[in-house]
Amino acid sequence: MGKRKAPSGENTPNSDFCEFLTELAEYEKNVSRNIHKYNAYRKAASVLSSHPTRITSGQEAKKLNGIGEKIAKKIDEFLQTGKLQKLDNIHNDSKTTAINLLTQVTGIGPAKAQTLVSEGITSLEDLEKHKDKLNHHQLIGLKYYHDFQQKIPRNEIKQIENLIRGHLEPQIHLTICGSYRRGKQQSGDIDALITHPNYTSSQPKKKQNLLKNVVTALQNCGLITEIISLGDTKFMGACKLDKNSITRRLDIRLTPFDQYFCAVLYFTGSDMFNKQMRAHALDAGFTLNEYTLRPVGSTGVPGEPLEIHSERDIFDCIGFPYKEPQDRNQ
Ligand code: 8DG
Ligand code: CA
Ligand code: CA
Repeated sequence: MGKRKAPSGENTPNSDFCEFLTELAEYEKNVSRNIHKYNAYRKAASVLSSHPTRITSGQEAKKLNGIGEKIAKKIDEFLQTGKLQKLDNIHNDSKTTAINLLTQVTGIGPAKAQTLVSEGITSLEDLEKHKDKLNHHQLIGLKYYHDFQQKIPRNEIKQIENLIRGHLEPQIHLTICGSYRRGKQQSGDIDALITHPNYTSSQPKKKQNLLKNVVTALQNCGLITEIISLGDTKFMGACKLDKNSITRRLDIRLTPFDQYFCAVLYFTGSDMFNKQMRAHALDAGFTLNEYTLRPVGSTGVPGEPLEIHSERDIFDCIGFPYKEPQDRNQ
C-alpha cells in the first residue's frame, strides 16, 4: 500500500479546504488508524476539489455528496477563524508528528510507526541508530528518504519509460500507469505494467521468468539500482536514470494478457476514481477489481470474467461514460 493522498485540488476554488481535509485524513490513517474517517475526509476533499465555485459556508458544503454535519462544522470553523483547532492540536503533539514523519519512510506503515515511537524512536537520526529494527524494505526507504520525498518530473518518467521499452522483447506490452498516465506533470513513483500475449490466466506457467528477465536486463543496463522485493509477478525497487538524477521508486507488475486492461485501469487510478467506478459497476450488477470484470448474479456470486480487449470495453460493459486517463484525477 502506497502513501495514499486525497486530491489536493491544487489551484481550485476550494483548495484550502481540500488541504486541511487531506491532512486530517492522513492523521486518521496514520495515527488514529480509523480507516472510515480516513475515507470520509478523502471523499470530502475529492468532491470539493472538483466543485467549480467557492464554498462560503458549511451549510452550502453539506449539500455536496460526501459532506456531512461534522465536516460542514470544520468548514465553518475554518472560514471564521482561518484555522482548525484540531489541526493545531495535531501539530503540537510530538507523538503524532513523529508517527507522521516515520510513515513517510517507504515500508514503514502506521502500525510499525506506532511501535517505533512507543520505543522512543521518533526521528530519522533515531532510525539510523536502530537499523536492527528495520526490514530490508524499510532500510531502503531510510537510505533514500530524501530522494523518495522528491516528486519525479514527467519528462524523467518518459525517459525511464523509453529505456525500459528498449530492453523488452518486442512481444511484451508496457504501460506506465499511475499519476503519469493521468497526465500529471510530476509523480510520486513509477507504476509500470507489463504483459505478454502467451501468458494468460489459463496458461499461468507461461509467465516463466518473464519479469525476472526484465529486471535483470534493467539491472545490467544500470537503470534498476535496488530491489525491495521480486516475485514472479511483482517487482518493487528503485531506479536511477543517469548519474545526474536521483533514485526513484519503481514498481513493475506482470499481469496475464487477458487481465491486462483491468490492471491498467486499476493502476491508472486515481484510487478515488477507482472507488467511484467500482461502485458504479456494483450498481450495474458487476464486480470489478484489478484482475477481472465479472457479472454478479441474483445470488451475489460472481460469474465468469467477461472478455476485455481494451479499457473502453470495461466502461462500456458497465455503462459508465468513458473517461480519458487525464479526466480520472478524482
Ligand atoms: P503518485 O504516485 O503520483 O503519488 O500518485 P498515484 O500514481 O495515483 O498513486 P500510487 O500510490 O502510485 O497508486 C497507483 C494506482 O494504484 C492508483 O492511482 C490507484 C491504484 N490504487 C488503488 N488503491 C490503492 C492502494 O491502496 N494502494 C496503492 N499503492 N495503489 C492503489 O486504487
Ligand atoms: Ca504512482
Ligand atoms: Ca505506486
